[in-house]
Amino acid sequence: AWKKHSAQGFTTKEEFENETVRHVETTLARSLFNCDELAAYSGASLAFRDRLVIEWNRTQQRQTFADQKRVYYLSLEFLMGRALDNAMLNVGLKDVARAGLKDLGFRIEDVISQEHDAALGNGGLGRLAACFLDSMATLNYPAWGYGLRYRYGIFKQEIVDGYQVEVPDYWLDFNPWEFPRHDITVDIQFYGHVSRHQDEDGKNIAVWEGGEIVDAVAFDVPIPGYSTPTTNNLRLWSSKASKGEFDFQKFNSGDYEASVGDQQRAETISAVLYPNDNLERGKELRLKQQYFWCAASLYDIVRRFKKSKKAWSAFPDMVAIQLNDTHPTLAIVELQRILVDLEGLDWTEAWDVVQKTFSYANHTVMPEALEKWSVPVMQNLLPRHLQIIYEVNSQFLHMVEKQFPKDRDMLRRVSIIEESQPQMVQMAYLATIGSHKVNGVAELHSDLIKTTIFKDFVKIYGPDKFTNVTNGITPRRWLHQANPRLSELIASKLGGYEFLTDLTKLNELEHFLDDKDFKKEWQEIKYANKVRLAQHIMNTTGVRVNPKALFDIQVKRIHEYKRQQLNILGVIHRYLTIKAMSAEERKKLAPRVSIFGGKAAPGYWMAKTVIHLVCSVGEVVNNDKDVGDLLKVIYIEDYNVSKAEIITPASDISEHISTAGTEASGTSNMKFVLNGGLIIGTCDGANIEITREVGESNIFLFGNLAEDVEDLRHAHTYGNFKLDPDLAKVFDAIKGGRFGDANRFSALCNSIIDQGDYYLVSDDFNSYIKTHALVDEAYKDQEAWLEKCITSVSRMGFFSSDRCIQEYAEMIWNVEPLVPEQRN
Ligand code: 26M
Repeated sequence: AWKKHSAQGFTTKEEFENETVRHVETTLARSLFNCDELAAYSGASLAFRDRLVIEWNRTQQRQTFADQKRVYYLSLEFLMGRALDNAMLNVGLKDVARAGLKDLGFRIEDVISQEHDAALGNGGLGRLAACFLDSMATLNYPAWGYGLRYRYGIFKQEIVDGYQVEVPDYWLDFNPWEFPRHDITVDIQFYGHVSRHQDEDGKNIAVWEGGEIVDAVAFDVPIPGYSTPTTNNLRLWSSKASKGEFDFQKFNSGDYEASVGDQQRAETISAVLYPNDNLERGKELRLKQQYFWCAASLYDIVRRFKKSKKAWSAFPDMVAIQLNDTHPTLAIVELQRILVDLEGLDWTEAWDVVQKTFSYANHTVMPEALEKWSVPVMQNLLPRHLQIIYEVNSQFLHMVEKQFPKDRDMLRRVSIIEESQPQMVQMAYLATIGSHKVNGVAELHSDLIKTTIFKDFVKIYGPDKFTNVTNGITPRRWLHQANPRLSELIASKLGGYEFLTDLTKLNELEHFLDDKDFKKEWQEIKYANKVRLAQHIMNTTGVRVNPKALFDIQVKRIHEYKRQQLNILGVIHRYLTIKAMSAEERKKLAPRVSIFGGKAAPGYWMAKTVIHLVCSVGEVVNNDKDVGDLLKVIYIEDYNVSKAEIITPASDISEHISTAGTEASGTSNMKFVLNGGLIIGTCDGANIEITREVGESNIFLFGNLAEDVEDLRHAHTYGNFKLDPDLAKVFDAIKGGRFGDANRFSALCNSIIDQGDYYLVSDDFNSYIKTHALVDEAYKDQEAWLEKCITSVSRMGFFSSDRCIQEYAEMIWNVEPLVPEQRN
C-alpha cells in the first residue's frame, strides 16, 4: 500500500538530480567539474537523507502523540553495513536514483560502493540487532535502538604474507547518516562514594557523591522501514569531557596538560569497539562503556516517560527494554537506582517496575563468553550499583531459601555474587533475576540454556519465564539488496514484491519447479553471482577461479568452536586425494573453490593460526599444476557486511559446521539458503530448524549430536580415543612441511591430537569427508541440485526477522504496531 509513499523531497529523476547537484555544490562546496564518485555518493546520500528526515520527524511526532508502549533495544553492537542502497530500496526510489546518476555520468553500483560500512559490531549479535531495527521499522513498531558511537568500529583485516594484520577502522570522516544532538547531553558519573542522608520525611536515602562526570552526547541515525513511512531512531552515545566539571579548575591553575589528559580520558570511553566475539576479558574500560551507555539511555527513556506525567506503576505499560545479551545488564540496576534513590519509590514497588520492564536474550552457552565483573572493580567504579546488586541478591536468596529450605548448595549456585577470589558478579544471573522473560535464539539453544546455566532458575521461576525466539534475517537486505536479480525473478513469478514483507509467500515458488525458463534463469543468476565473486577474488588476491566450479564458502568470525580448522583439514584431505589420483580419475571430479573469510580476535592465537594455515594451503594448492581448476583455496580479506552482500548470493554450498551444542543459532546459514545455496552443517543452532523447514533431503547434515558431546570429550580425556586415520595422514602432510614451516601449526595440530580435541574435530572428520563426497555426487546432477535450491528457498519464510520481531512483540514486549495513515 505504501509502495511509493508520499513525502516531501524528490520523486522524479530530474528532481533527484537537482537535489544531488545542489548538495554537491552547496552542502559540500564542490564544483561539478571535479565531482568524482565520492562526491556523487555524498550528494546522493544527502538527497536521500533529506527524504528520510521528513518521515523520521513525522514518525517521532506520531509516536509521541499516540502515547503507547515503545520498545527500546539496547545493544553494544549494531553491525549496519552501508545505508545508501538500503535507503534507496526502502524508500522505493532506487530506479529513479539509478537513472539520475546515469545522467550525471555515474554507474549506481560504483556510487554505492563508495560508502564506508558502519561496522559497529563483531559478528552475529551485532548483525542481528541491525536486522531487528529494519524489521521493527518495516512492521511499524515504535522502537528505538540505543548503542555507542564508537570512533573505531571493528578493525579492518589485512592479510599480509598469509597473516592477519589489524588496521584501525576510522569511519567518521564523512558520515551523512548521523545527526549530532549537542542539545541532548547527559552527565554520567563514575567512582566516588555513597553516603546516607535523611530526607524531609525522615526516610533514609543513599546519595552517590564525588567521583567524576563524563558527558554523553546523542547522535541519531534514521532507520527507514521498507515501503512504509515509519522511520525509527537509532541513538548512539558519544563520550566527551564534561564542561562544568574539571577542566576549568586545572586549566586555571595552569595545568593545561592535565586538563587535556582528562579530556582525552573521557573521550576514550566511546573510542573503540572491543573486537572479541564470544570472549569476556573483564577490562575496566569495557565496564565503563557499559555503564556510560546504559545510564545515558535510561536517563533518556525516563525523561521521555516523565513528560507523560503518568504514575510510575505505568512505566512498564509504556516502556519495554530488550537487553541484547548481558552487555546492558547494568541498565536493570540503573533503573532501580533512579526509582529508589532519585524518585523515592519503595524498593519493592521499584523492583516490580524493573522486572516488568526488562527482558533478556542470551546468545551463547560458551563458558568463556559469560560476563562476570570483579566486585572490587565494580566497587570502585560504581559503588552505589554494587550496593543495589547486593540488595537484589539478598532478597532473591531469601526467596529461594524459603522455596528450597534444605538446599544450601542451591543458594551458592544461584547467587549473583560468585564466592571466588576476587568475588565476581554474574551478569547472566542478574539479567535473569531482573527480567520478566529470558530467551534463547534457536530451539536447541533455548533448550540447552534451560538445562545448563539456567537450570536452577527454571526450578525457581518455573519454565514460563524461559522461552525461545528463533533468530531471523531481513529479506530486504539479504535478498532484495544483495541479490536484486533473484528478487526480481521471484517477483515476476509471484506477481509482485509482497514476499519481501511476508516471506512465507515464497512457498508459491514450488509451483514453478517444472518451469524450464524459470529454472534456466535461476541458474543464470547464480552463475552471474559467482562470476561477480570470482571477479572480486581476482581483483583482491590475483587468483583466477573458475565460476563453473562448486563454490564452497565458510565466512564468519574465526573461532575454534565454529571449526574452520575442520574445513581446512578437509581441504587438505581433498588435495592429498587429488594428488594420489590418476588423470582418468581426476576427470570425474567436480572442480571446487574453497572460500574462507572472517576476522580473528587480535589476541586469539589459535584463530590466527587457522587463518595462516588456510593461506598457506592456498599458496601450495593454487600453484600446483597437477591440481589446476580441481581445487582452489581462497582467503577473502576483511569480511564484513558489504562483502557478505557479494559473497552470500554466490555460494553453491556453505559451511555451518560448529561442534554440536556450541553455535547458539547462526544467521549466515539463513542468508545462504535464502540466496539459493545449500548447506553442509552439523545438528546445531538454527541448522536444525532449517532442516525441519527445507526437508532432510535438501541439506547435508553430518557429525555427532549435542547430546553425545559430553561422553566424547570424556573419552578423549580418559585415553579411550584413536585419531581418525584419514586425519592422521593430513597431519603427517602438515608436519612434513608440505604447507611451509610445520612449527607454525604445531599448537593447532596438537590441540586435536593430544590436547583433548575439545571441539571434536577428529570425531566428526570421517563423517565430514563422507558428506563432502555426497555433495560432489549431488552437484553432478545439476537438475536435481537446482530443484533442491529452489525448494529450499521456497521454504525459508520462517527465517524472516519480521516473524522473529512479531514473536518478541507479542510474547515478550507486549507492544502494538503504530500504522501510519495513508496520505495522498
Ligand atoms: C564480551 C565481552 C567483552 C567484549 C566483547 C564481548 C562479546 C561481544 C560479542 C561477547 C559476545 C559477542 O557476541 C556473541 C555473538 O555474536 N553471539 C552470536 O549471536 C548470534 C545472534 O543471536 C547467533 O546467531 C550466534 O550463534 C552467536 O554466536
